[in-house]
Parts: sequence; structure tokens; C-alpha cells
Amino acid sequence: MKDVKYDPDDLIAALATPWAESALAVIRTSGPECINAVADIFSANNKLKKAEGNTIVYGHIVSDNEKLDEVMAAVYRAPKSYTGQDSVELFVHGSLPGMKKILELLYRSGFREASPGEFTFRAFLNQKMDLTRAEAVQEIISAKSRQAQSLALNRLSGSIENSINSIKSDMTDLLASVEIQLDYPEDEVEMPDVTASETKPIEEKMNRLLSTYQAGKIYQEGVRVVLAGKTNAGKSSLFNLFLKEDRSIVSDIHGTTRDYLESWISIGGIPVRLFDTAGLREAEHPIEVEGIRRSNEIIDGAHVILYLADAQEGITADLKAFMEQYREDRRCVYIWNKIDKSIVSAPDEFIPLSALTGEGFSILEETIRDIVFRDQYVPHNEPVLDSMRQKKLLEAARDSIDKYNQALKDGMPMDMAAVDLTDALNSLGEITGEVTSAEVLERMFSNFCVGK
Ligand SMILES: Nc1nc2c(ncn2[C@@H]2O[C@H](COP(=O)(O)OP(=O)(O)OP(=O)(O)O)[C@@H](O)[C@H]2O)c(=O)[nH]1
Ligand SMILES: [Mg+2]
Repeated sequence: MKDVKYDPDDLIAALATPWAESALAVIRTSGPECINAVADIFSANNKLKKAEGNTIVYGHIVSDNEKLDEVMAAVYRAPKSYTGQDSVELFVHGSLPGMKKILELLYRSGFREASPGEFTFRAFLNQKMDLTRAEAVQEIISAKSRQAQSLALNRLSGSIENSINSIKSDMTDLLASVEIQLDYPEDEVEMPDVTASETKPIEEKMNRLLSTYQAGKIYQEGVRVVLAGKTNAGKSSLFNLFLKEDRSIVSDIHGTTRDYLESWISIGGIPVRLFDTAGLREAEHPIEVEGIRRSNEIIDGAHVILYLADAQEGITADLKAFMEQYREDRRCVYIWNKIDKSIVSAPDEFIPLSALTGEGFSILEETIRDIVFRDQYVPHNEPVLDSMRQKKLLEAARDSIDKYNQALKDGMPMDMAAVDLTDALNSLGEITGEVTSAEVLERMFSNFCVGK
């Protein structure tokens, strides 16, 4: 796996923290002889060179006798480091010009800028982690809710790797049985069963893991929820209640919200992109007309539509028209807002709510969760598949087993049918990265952030 972009023998360096002013920043370096190379630009030169692994050395980064920054250098020695190579992490001050100076100095001193995901790539090459764990690293970083983060953390601890290995081990046993069938005459040994009854439990394990994918995707990518309804129904009030801050302008003037607002929130662990939109009505002002056009666009693309009705107004013609138009649409949740002020009780399909007092809010949250996970298997305490790559390979493995069973049914010779089993095993090997092509690896890691 040697190619220019990801040559593991190069000395690499990158900023691992955001390119922004902050109290501290971390510059990460890795590569053979990395510790000596950093020592060349370090005041406590000898101390750093002799430092044991997992220790920290205090000093200055120096260039031509000029001190660039006062830093702490964390020293890791191979193989006990993230990448499995010698590595130094510099804790520097988070000043933009300061960070820039140090990075430029590193790039003049034998280091090159790390490509995206290159540190994790090296960790994979040095067998510090398999591919499912490497992918989990990026999934943790991009997690948008606490739930998504802890599911990804489970994957980093090997939950998917272990599941796949357990399936692989079943497959290997099966292949061994097939070998016995092929190698020994029937009368010499007892023939193990290699038919569908043996592949069934394996397929069940695969299906179980596959069924978690949709939920994993929801937790990782989130869903779009839109607040819709007539002007003055209380959409912006509810938006602010979800955000727990006074973000959207609320007023009793109809048509207050002209352009839509959006924000990430979390509802029961689901990352939700919540939209507040311009109230729907017959508008004349061209800006309001454009706002309403945008509202409709967002409604079209939403996973869940929260339609607010003003309880004080009751069932209006607009509400009836909307409900008629969206009759078959299972994304809609109807909300009977302002119950604190109205004595008219909510009609059947409505959730009674007061965006002002918060009454009914937790029921609304539960309803949204139910809609998002409707028709879906919700996993509890088990590995959750999140990567499209892993899902496709697992499906390919399952298809190969199907083909194997079909081949046996069709009376094909065992040695030919067994090829499908080998294919299945190879697909599983690709998931963990034992048999993954350089091109696939490069594509995968190039989606990572630099410094990771
Ligand atoms: N009593 C009471 N008043 C509410 C409630 N929700 C909203 N209001 C009031 O209703 C008025 C309109 O609220 P907004 O949140 O601005 O309504 P909107 O749907 O965003 O309106 P537009 O932006 O014009 O489409 C404001 O005066 C709110 O204080 C509620 O649950 N109870
Ligand atoms: Mg509004």
C-alpha cells in the first residue's frame, strides 16, 4: 500500500484542532525518526530525543535562535501511539500567526502536510485498528447528538468488528465442513451438514446487523423537521421553545417570519435540523410571497411536518385545505397550539400544546420520535451499522450465501458452489479491511479531516 499521497514513511504534520484562535491548539506529527526531527526545532533538544514514550517535555519551538512558542511536547514511541509510529503532539498556544509559524517551520524541517485521515490511515496500516474502527473515528467527530456519539464510540471499541468477526468465524467453520466434503470419500468420515440449515443462522446474524443501518443513519445524519402553519399560529414561539433560546422573532403581527430559520437540536438523541418558516397565507408583498414559496419547498423536503393550528381560531378553511392536501402524508403532526388561552379542546388527531407554557411539549417530542422510527427496527444495546460501505459489503456477503444455497439446490457440484462462500468471506474481509484495495482505502480516508 505504497503511494505518494499516503506514503507511511514520510514525516507528516498537521493541526489537529480547528484553525481558530483558542487557548491551546494541538499540532500532531508522526513518522519514523519523528521525535528526532521535532527535537531539531526544539529548545530542550536532548531531553526530547531521550524522552520515554508517553511522557511530556516542556520547551520552546525555535527557529534560527528565535523562540516561536512555548509548548509542551507529548512523546509517543512506536508501537504505543495512535498511528503505531513514533509521534509527537505539540500543545501550542492557539494563536493563528503562532500556529502558522510552527507549521511552516515543520514543513521546512522534513515534514510534509498530512493528507486528510492520514494519521488514522497509518493506524490502520500498523494494525492499531481495523477499518470499521477507523471509520468510527470519523463518525465520532461528525456525530451530531449524544446518542450518535456514543453509538460511534461503541464502534470504535470494536462492536462492529466483533460482530463481523463472529460471522466470519461461522463462515470459516462452514467452509471447513465443505472442505471435508470435498476431500474425503463419503464412507470414510461422517459428512458435516453444509446445507441451508447451516447457513441460516449466519444469514440471521447478517440481517440483524443490516436492520440497524437505517436507525444508525438517522442517529448519524439526523432528520429535517419543519414548523408550518398559518401566520400567527405560534411557529416561531415553538421554534424558540425547542431551542431553549429566544432565536426567532415572535410577535402578534401576522407575517412576522419572512425568511426561514434553521438550527440543529436533539430530540431524544436524534439530531434534528429544525426549520421555522414564514406563515402560510395569501400574501401580496413580493418578499412575503417568496418567503412562502421557500416554506413550501422546505415542507416538501422535510421528514416531519409540524403543522400548527391556533386553538383560538378553531378549524379554519386553511387548516381543512392543508389537511385535505396532505391526507395521505404520514409525515404530518397536527398541533393544537395556545391551549392556555382556548377552551376549545383539541380535535382527535391534534396534539394539544402551549408554546407559551410548554404544556404538551414532551408528548410532541415523543410523537416526533415515533414518526422518525416508524416502520423501523430500533436497536437497543447492540452494534449499530452506520457506514454505507459496510452495509453494501454485508449485503454482498448475504447475496453470496444465497447464491451458494441456490447452487446446492440446483445440484451444482460442491466445489463450484463453494466459490460463493469464499466470495462471502472476502466481502466480510473487506468490511474490516483485510482485503481492501488501495483505491478504496484512499477514497475512504480522503473523507476524513486533516489532522485525524
Ligand atoms: N397564549 C399563547 N400565545 C401564544 C402561544 N404561542 C404563540 N403565542 C402568541 O401568538 C403570537 C404569534 O406567535 P409567533 O410565534 O410569532 O407566530 P408565528 O406562527 O411564528 O407567526 P408568523 O411568523 O407571523 O407566521 C405571539 O403574540 C405569541 O406570543 C401560546 O401557546 N399561547
Ligand atoms: Mg414566525
